[in-house]
Amino acid sequence: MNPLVGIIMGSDSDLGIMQAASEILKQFDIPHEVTIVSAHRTPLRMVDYAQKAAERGLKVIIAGAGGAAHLPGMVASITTLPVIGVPVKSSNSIDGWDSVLSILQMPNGVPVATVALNAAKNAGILAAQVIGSSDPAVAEKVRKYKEGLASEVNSKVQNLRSQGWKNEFD
Ligand code: RP5
Repeated sequence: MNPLVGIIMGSDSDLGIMQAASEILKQFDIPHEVTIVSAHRTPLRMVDYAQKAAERGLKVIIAGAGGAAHLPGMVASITTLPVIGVPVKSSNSIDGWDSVLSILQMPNGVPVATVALNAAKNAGILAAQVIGSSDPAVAEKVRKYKEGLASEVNSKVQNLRSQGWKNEFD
């Protein structure tokens, strides 16, 4: 099947973080592609990728970058597809805030849905939710995933209780 989600990143050094987006999309059986597109070092490739993304059938783009992380915002400026930005704490990041703010502080009119620092897994889940808004089978997979999260927490509640920690709530 043609990819529905494009996962792009500024460098192969981002892959260790960004592969979490691919792993969760695999879990949801969502076809996706992974490649490198650098805003600063391959600007024409970035424009080409963003211009062709919708016509190639992509529905969402996940873009990760570190340091002066312009890739998600620049891609969002070119395509009408939703762009999810993953700030990566990279070798050229001061402390990660540079990547976060570069991706987060977009001007009015050009939104990027920014996830937490290094949170590529959440980017994958958010992409699945976007796909799921028009695909009931994907929405059902996301619902089951979230049900799994709730039952993990419920087990922890029981564990705490069995260790003698009391609550008056339940
Ligand atoms: C950014 O610079 C990339 O997204 C990466 O996070 C960072 C470092 O890139 P490399 O020097 O490892 O290629 O553009």
